[in-house]
Amino acid sequence: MRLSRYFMPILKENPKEAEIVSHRLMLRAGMIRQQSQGIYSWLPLGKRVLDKVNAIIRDEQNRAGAIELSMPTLQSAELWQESGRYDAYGKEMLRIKDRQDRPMLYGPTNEEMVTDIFRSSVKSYKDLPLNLYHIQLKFRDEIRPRFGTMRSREFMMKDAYSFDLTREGAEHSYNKMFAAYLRTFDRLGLRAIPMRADTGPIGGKLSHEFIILADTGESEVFCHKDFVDFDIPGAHTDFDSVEGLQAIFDKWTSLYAATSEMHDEAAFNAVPEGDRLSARGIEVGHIFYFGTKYSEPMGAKVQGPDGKEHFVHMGSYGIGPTRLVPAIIEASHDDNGIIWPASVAPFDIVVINMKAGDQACDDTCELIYAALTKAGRDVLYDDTDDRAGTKFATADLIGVPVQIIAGPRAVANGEVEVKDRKTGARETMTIEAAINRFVA
Ligand code: 5CA
Repeated sequence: MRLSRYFMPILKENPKEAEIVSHRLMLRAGMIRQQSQGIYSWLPLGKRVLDKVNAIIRDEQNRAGAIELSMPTLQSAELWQESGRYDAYGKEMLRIKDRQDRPMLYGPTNEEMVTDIFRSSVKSYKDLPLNLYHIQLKFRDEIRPRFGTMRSREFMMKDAYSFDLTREGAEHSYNKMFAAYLRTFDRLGLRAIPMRADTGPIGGKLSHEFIILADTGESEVFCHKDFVDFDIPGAHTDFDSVEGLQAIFDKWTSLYAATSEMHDEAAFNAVPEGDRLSARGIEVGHIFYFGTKYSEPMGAKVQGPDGKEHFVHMGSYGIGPTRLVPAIIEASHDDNGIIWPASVAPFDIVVINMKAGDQACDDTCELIYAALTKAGRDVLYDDTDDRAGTKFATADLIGVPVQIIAGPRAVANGEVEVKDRKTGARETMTIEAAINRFVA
């Protein structure tokens, strides 16, 4: 991508409305734009990051055996009347009428709709277990939307829904998502700690929130500090192994960890003082087992091996991609801007032409840009005629992991400079060496 042809509206000044660093940096880097309170456009740079986050989420959902579909944002109120949540959900639900005066709503979550899809076609235990997910916009008319896309009214959610014949089966489904979440957040460069949580309007008894520790987090959390160093399940984890996944769940729930709603002061005080971590956190995922809470009122049942009909046991599993992007920034930035983990960086490399219009600089940059793009790398080429200082500031602000800098003096020697955004380390090398380093 040539920056001269790209759309990346950088802000020079710090936006006054932004209270936390991620919101400030997302606005300054031209990643998002507020359209009305708590409702955002994702501009091209932000969209690239969001897509990469979603690709990792999708990959890990698929690995765990979940199957992707796509459900609409607008839902009929009738479904919610069946489950009894239409009235219970309260003012957070955006209620709409269509031209025939039929009550509709902008979905805040999808338990009812997915249960309807399930009951219309699954009739036998032989089709279970089943886990269906989508990555879709939601709307919740939050009282206090704030911190940019961290807590917005319209936001994206990956929501998965599992169906099992028995409680034991449902617990295995829960454990699959539990392990998939540990892997997902790790690949996003985050350390998320599962904590016992309140179930709120989704309901059920068993629930964990996945929390990232951050000073700007909205939740107050309490946990054992050893969680920070626990091993993440590997890529070859067998998601069909009931014992294997139970062992992962048991390990990750063996020490104290709870959000303030579930906090048990006495249990926390039993943790040796030096091991206690009391901090603030950002909830990036939340999983629930709620048994037959929706399947019973909505009549979602299958025939079991005993020939009888059974209401299915369900769970739901949410991750917030549009919250994850600012959460990653909260965890990884410095005074100059964002420092993206390579897995979600909007571009892998930025090529900085320090003197656009200078033949040798232009030729060198074109050569590098073409070679790396051909090798499948996402390259941003800063070919604008801005001052070098402005270009460096922009490159640091948008947080691309590698900068390849071509200035007239180095280029005259057949060399460029390679800068690591995270460490700030700079290395001068031949143009060929720079290309070779990043084509592999
Ligand atoms: N149906 C269940 C799970 S699929 C559910 O709705 N769970 S939830 O309410 O906990 O939301 C799941 C995730 O969505 C949260 O962990 C959070 O990451 C994200 N999320 C929730 N509300 C917002 C919001 N207002 N802004 C941004 N992200 C949000």
